Parts: sequence; structure tokens; C-alpha cells
Amino acid sequence: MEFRSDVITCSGKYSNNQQKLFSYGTAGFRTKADDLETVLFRMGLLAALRSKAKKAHIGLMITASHNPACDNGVKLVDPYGEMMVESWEAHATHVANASDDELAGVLHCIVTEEHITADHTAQVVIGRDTRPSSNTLHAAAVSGVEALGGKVVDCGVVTTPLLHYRVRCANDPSYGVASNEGYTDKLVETFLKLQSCAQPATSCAQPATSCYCQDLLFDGANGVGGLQMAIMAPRISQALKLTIHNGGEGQGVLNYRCGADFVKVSQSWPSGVPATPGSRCVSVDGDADRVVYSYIDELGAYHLMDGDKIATLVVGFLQEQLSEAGLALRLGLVQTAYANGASTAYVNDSLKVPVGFAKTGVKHLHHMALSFDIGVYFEANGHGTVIFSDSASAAIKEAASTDSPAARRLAAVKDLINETVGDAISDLLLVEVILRHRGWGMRDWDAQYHDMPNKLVTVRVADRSVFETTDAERRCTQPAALQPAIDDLLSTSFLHARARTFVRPSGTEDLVRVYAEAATQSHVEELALQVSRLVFDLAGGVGERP
Ligand code: NG1
Ligand code: ZN
Repeated sequence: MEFRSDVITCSGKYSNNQQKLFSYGTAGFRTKADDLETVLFRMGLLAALRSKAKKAHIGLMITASHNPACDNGVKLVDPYGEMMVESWEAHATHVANASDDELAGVLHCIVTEEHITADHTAQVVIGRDTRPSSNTLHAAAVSGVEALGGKVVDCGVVTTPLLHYRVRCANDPSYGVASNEGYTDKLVETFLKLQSCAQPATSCAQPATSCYCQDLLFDGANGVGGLQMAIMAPRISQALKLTIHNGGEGQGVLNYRCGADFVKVSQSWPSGVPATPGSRCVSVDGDADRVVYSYIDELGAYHLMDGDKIATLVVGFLQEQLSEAGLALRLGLVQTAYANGASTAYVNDSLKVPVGFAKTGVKHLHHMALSFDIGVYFEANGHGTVIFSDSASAAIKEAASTDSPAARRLAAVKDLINETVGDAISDLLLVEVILRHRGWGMRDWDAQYHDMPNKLVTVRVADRSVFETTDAERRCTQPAALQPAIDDLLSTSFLHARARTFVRPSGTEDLVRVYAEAATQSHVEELALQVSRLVFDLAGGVGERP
């Protein structure tokens, strides 16, 4: 294949004039939007090559998820709607960082290494979020695909999970209709089917906390989730009465003091949503792939229901349905080190379902979940889904053809779930199905286990690449002095035995994260502070010492 320099720079329009180095991390490239135009053009080129290599549709999503509105990002999606394979991440980093003069050589190397031939026309499915910068970046990506003679399937402004769904359907029509409406119809119809078979919602004095209540406040983070929910809410109103807040379009700033990331990290109610005792709220993030719930009890106290609470609810439900349907399938949960210790103990000890630990980043969780017949995976921040093996799907389908209500419920639940990637909207509908099925209010759900007090803080260091971790990121091997110092701290008398802490470099931002969990909030505060200071002192902290 020929790579003329005027073609692969769009006659100089997309030149690499930057000193900045880009690295394709757990969520692709993510940084200030102003730095990304050439990167997006080049990811258009790379997506076209990946499509030729796989002879299939490839996805390209423009979003920086829960990050501030001034950021943006891009990630590529493989044919079955999964994150792009790790071996191509290095190609992405090389392509993004090459000088204009080096670029043709880098592209040639990829073509040779991946045995790419010119005979397949590239097809790239492109989606973008609501950020102001997404339009310009979209134009750059389209130009990149077209520069290599590829065709673009433009999904417009969509949630990240919808883009993953579109890629999957483009390559595997049996998964669903490959259009935005196809996705909406699939979720709406399956949800209404499941809810129409469920117990009627009862009315009681404190609906949101003591029994299932159809009223739900929706916090759209002022992003694309609000737009998608505005389409769906009227169509499901007979089963779920959603009131949309932070719906974007002039209602507020994207991800600012609202949305799933804000709610999870600050453990507080989102701004822009009325906070009345007895109300419950579901928050999604800026691109609607994460979801967390919150509620305010009758006494006015705030409660967070994070990804761990959702995971345990889903695992408990699937376990019960499998047993009712008489299906002996291997069910398992995959978590990360950030999972609250109480949730792990609940699933292991009370539900007796195996729990695996993967590194942060959904591709790692997804991969491990494939080892179960039915693998549930969730990050504590609310990113997660359920995946079914082919044999599990076949067994459920067969059982559903008999008159087993549980098997039929499982078959419908499989349709409701977006197996390609965590999907806030599909996940929240599943949560509602389970709560309704059980007649549970928020307090019933919350009572499954009590979270250990915990805290997540960040520390800036000169070079986060000096950090290395092991044991699913639960221990730090570099800088060498850090883990022994943390172990010393954990053995000191001010902490009880159940305290836990770990340090890892972020894969998406230029900082290091410190997580602490202990028996009391004051222990957590102290532990997080002490570990942050160790990181700062032993690993070249920048700015003010914690
Ligand atoms: P990093 O920045 O690597 O911690 C964050 C989240 C991940 C994942 C990615 C992708 C935490 C602690 N980390 O990764 O779970 O969601 O962003 O968006 O929430
Ligand atoms: Zn997101």
C-alpha cells in the first residue's frame, strides 16, 4: 500500500507539530481537546488499517467520558464491540507520536506486521459525545478514514455503549438491528416485556426506601446519556417514571458536580437534582457507560449505591434465577482492587459465588469474565456488564422454550444486557427489573451488606511511569521503598485488621491514585493521608505535600 505524505497529512492540514507524547491507555487517548485534532485524523487512518486487517467494521468513539468538558479522547472498538486488542495499542501510540516524516514508515510497518492487503475497503463506525470539541475531532477522524479510501458509518452523537452495539451489529446482524433506533427499540421492548410479567409495584408510605417504587430521578451528567434517556423515557413510562435532570443542552456543564463519577468520588448527591428525603436517583457519566444510584432516607441521610452494590444485586438475582430454572451454569463475579471489601466478602461468603480480581480497565475485567459460563464484571465506579458464553446462551434458550418462567426471565435479561461493554442505560434498566421482581426499596437493596468506609485520593508526581504493580494492582513493586513503608503503616496500632490500601498510576490521567479502606471513616482519612504522603515523599511528589 502507498502512503503519500500529502494524503496522510491531508495536505498538511493534520500535521504533527507537537512535542507532546501520547500514550494509548486503558481508555484510548485522553487529554486536552485542543491537542487532539491530528491524533484523531491519525486514528482515522489506523481504524481504516484495523478494518482492513480484520476485514470487518471497526469502531471509533470520540469522548473523554467523565473527564471535564475541555478534555476529549478517542478509542477504537474491535469487531465484536470489544475494546481494541492490546497488541494494536502500541501501533496506536506509534502512529500518534510519529513526526510527519516518520508516519509513512510507521504505517508501512503496521501493514507488513499485520499482513494487511489492499483488497478490503475499510469500514469505520464513528460516534461522538456532546463535547463542543467533538465536532471538529469527528471531522478529523472522518478525513483520516477517507484518506485510505475507507467508508464511514456515522452514528452521530451517541453514548459509548451504543457505538459498541453498532459495531457488533454491523459485523454480527444476529445481535440486533444496526441503527441507533435498533438499539433503543431493543432495550425498550425487552424492558417492557420483563416488567409486564413482574409483580405490580405496590404503594406504601415510604416508597423509595421500603418497597419498589417506579419513580426515579435521572442525572444525565449534562452529557449524551440525557439525550438518549429523553428518547427512551416516554416509551417506558408505564413501567418506570423517570424525571430527567442534568440533561445537557443548556442545563449545565458536562460532568460538573454531577454524573456518576462525581457522585461516586464525592459520595454525595448530584447538584441540579432536587434532594428530598425518600427520593432515589440514578447517575450516569458523560458518555453513559457508568452508572451509580443514590438515595436519601426518611431522616435525610445520603446513601451511595455504587458499582459494587449493582454487581452484588445482579449476581444474587442471576444465581436465584439459575437455580429456579434448574440450570447448573458457572456464575462468577470479576472485580478490581477498588471493590469494597464488604462486597467481595458478601459474594464469596454469603452468595458462595467465586470472585476474581482483574487489573483496572474494563478490557481486563471482560477478559477474566469470559472464563465463566456467566461472568458478571463491575468496577466500583459503576462500569460493568454481564457476559454469557455460547454454551450458557444455548442452555438458557433451550430452557426458555419450556414453560420455566425463570429461564424465560434469564433469556430476556440476556437481551436487555449490552454484552459488548458496560452500558449505564441497559444496566439501570436491569437494576429496575431486579428491584421490581423482588419488590425491593433502596433500603432492602442497601441491606445486602454494609460498605467499609473508603476514600480515593490522587497525588501528582513528576513521572507516574516509575510505578509498577502486581497482584491485580493490589501491591506496588516500584518505587521499591513504597510497599514496605505501606505495609509498616498497615501494621501500626491505629488501624484494625480489616484496613486495606493500595497505590497505582492512573492509566487515563497524569496522576497516581491512592485507595484506602478501614473500619471507621477517621481511620480511612488518616490512612489515605499517610499513604499519600509516602507516595509524595518516596516517588517525587509535585506541588503541595498532602
Ligand atoms: P484510571 O485513570 O486508570 O484509574 C479510570 C477508572 C477506571 C476506568 C478508566 C476508564 C477508577 C479508580 N479508575 O482509570 O476504573 O473506568 O478510568 O474510564 O475509577
Ligand atoms: Zn464513561
